[in-house]
This record gives sequence, structure tokens and C-alpha cells, in this order.
Amino acid sequence: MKYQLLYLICVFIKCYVLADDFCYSDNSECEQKINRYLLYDVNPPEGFNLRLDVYMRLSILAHKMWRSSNPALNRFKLVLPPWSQLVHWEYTETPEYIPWGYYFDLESLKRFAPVIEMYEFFNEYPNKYSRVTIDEVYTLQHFEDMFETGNFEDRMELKNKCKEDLSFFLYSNITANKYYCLSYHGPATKLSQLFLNTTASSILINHAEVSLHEHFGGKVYWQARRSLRYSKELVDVAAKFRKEHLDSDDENDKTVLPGNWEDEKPGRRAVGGPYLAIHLRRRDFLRFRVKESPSLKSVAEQVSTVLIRLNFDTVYVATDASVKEFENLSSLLKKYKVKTFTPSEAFLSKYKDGGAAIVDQIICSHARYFIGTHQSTFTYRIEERREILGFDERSTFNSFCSNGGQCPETSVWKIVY
Ligand code: GFB
Repeated sequence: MKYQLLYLICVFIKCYVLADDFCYSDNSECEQKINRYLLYDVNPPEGFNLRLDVYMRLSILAHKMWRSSNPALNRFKLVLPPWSQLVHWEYTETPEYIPWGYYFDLESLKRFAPVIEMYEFFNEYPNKYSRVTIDEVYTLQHFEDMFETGNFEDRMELKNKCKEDLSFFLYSNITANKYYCLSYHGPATKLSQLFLNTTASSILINHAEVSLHEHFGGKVYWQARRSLRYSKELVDVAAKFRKEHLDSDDENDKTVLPGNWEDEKPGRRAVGGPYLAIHLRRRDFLRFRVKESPSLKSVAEQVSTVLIRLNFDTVYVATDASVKEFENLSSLLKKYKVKTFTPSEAFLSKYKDGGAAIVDQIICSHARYFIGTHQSTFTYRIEERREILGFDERSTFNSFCSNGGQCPETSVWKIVY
């Protein structure tokens, strides 16, 4: 009797497993099985805000495929690579995988493109003994001859060998069936051509930063950017700081946005809080951009000039400078109120450096006037958010001048609806 029962259980399990391999049109669980997954990874040394730009390129690809009537394309989900071991952030030996939901409002992202977190992918995707096998991996690389020949036309070509060793993610439980090296020049949206003639259900694009924007600064770019809203928790932390230290809130500053980015309307009504905000990039910028980086004395002079012009006495400083440098700057500005966000230990243990960076960016984006660091993607993301909030562009696109008084020409990327 005991054995008969065991046999019946085995037959039931076998039938269940077999049935699971077939798709019935009215079976939604089954529908999930024919999902396709697009994963991507970025060159390890790239920083947080360039990675966000790469996300936008890939999310535009995912958005366009999602809207396509082609069944080979419209079932792709874009898998968000967790935040881990970024070179500019403090990190532990054992990788920590911070999900996007800690930093961004996933519901908002999902209104633009069908994105999922990596842990959701692990739950959905078939795996054996917790090992995931990705069907196809494409490692992108630049064409070697591009600069010699001056051929900047869109093109792609499979190569026998990659220029670098193949590596992807920091996961030890991910392997792949097929690896390809792909010399590539063109927008990320053209990658969809690769997905038409394959039945692979999971595809990883490695070195996704090689792919470009289709229309940088165009309407779809801005939709992707507008959907990339920060998480409510981080917005709340920044709002509390603004209220308590900067006398700033959305009602008075005229920076209230609708709950859904799709309902945002063009307009330049934002006034901003009564403070000047600066983003002062130091660390590696001091080493690699020696001539362009102003001394602290010069920064203090430039800040003071603007504060006098605005008739303000408060400056908010967002910076990656050392504590010593920050103290020096504060003492040079001792006539004024110098404010900065210092995260608590509890905050840092949950959100790490990335959370502190976002809070700084939010606070800078609400100031009446902003000065950033030329060619820092950290500054770009602040400028974009100020465009979304509806500031006069003259209060946004300003960069620090160098010691010699040379002031960089700040590119103005106005919002397009
Ligand atoms: O975002 P990010 O790559 O922009 O800056 P760039 C690197 C990191 O520095 C950020 C920290 O992720 C932050 O952790 N950081 C910079 C800041 N400024 C601030 C700030 O004001 N507040 C806080 N809390 N953190 C690129 C690099 O940096 O510059 C590239 O990604 C390269 O690797 C290039 O080094 C020269 O565009 O400024």
C-alpha cells in the first residue's frame, strides 16, 4: 500500500512536470514560460550615473520591443543588474546586490519599459540546482578600425575572439550556452536585430555601454528619463532635510509633480528653495582633470559671488570631497550657512553610498540656483531633474570655472515632450 501510494505520487509529479512543458493559450502561468529575458552588464569601472545613462539606452530598446507587434520581440523583459561593487563606492569583499527598488520607483520605470529585478528573474527563470544558464551572451566591443578609417556608420559584426577576457556579473551561479563577440557601432535599439533569428529565451548584452542612444535628448529619451524616478523613501529623506535645513518644500517651491510621470506637462514654473546648491566633484576629477578643477579658494569665490547676486545666505554642498576638503571649503565660506547631507549609519547600512548620492542629487535639483561640475554625469542627472521640475534653464546649466577664470561652455539639454 505504501509503495502504491509512492508510485501514484511519482506519476502525479511526472505528469505535472510534463504538462508544464506545453502551453495552452488560456493558461497564464504557461504564458510566463514564453517570456524572453534581456540582461545587460556594464564595464566594471563605470560609475553610477553613466550606468543610469546605459540603462536609459537599454530601456528605450526594451520599450520599443514591448510596443512592437512582432512576437519575437514583444515578450522581452529587461532584467535590471543589481548595484554591486561600484568602484567609487565603499564595498565589502563579498558582493552585496542592491536591488533597483532601493533607489528607484519601479512602478514608474515599468510604465515605460517591462523591467524586472534580477531576483525576480532568478525566481521566474528555469534553473537547475540554483544554476542559471543564459542562452546567448554577446560581448560588445568597438570596431578597432573606427578611428583610423573614420567609418562611424551603424554596423555589427561577429568576431572569433573578444578583445578582453569574458566575464559577466559577479554571480558564480550564472553560466551561458553560447558566447559571441560582437564588434558594434550604433544605437542600442539596433540590437533587436540580433533577437529576430534566434529562439533564445535569455540573452545577455555584455559591455552594453558600447551601444549608443538613438536620439540623445529626443522625446523618447526624456520619457525614459522622466520614468526614472527616485524611490519614495529617498525622496522623503531629501524632503525632510529640505524642510528642516533649507526652508524648502514642494508647495512653496512650485515643484509639485503629478503621481505618474506620464501626466507631467511642459512648463517652467518652478521657483525652488531659497538656497544655492553646488555639485563639486573632486577625487578622481582632481587627478584626471587637473587644469579644469578649481581650487577650493576659487570655488568659495564663485559661490560667494552668486550668493551676493541672489541675496541668499545659504549654500547646499553636494560633493565627494574628503572631510578635510569640505571643512576647508566651509571655513572659506564662514560668512554663510553651509549645509550638507550627512547620512546616518542606519541610512548607510541600507542604502550605501548610492542612496546618499541620490539624496544629494534631489536636494540640488530643488535649489533656486545650481552650479555643477563640467562633464560630470552626476551633475547631468541633476540638470535633467531640474528640467523635469520646470526650472528656468539659466538657473540650471552653470558649471564651475577653473582657477584661471576659464569657464566651460555648459551644454544645454532642454527637455522635450
Ligand atoms: O556618478 P558618477 O560616476 O559621476 O560619480 P561622474 C562617481 C561617484 O562619486 C558617485 C560619488 O556614484 C558617488 O558615489 N559622488 C560624486 C558623490 N559626487 C558626489 C556628491 O556630490 N555626493 C555624493 N554623495 N557622492 C565619472 C566616473 O564620474 O567620472 C567615471 O563614473 C570616471 O568612472 C569619470 O571616473 C571621469 O561622471 O562625476
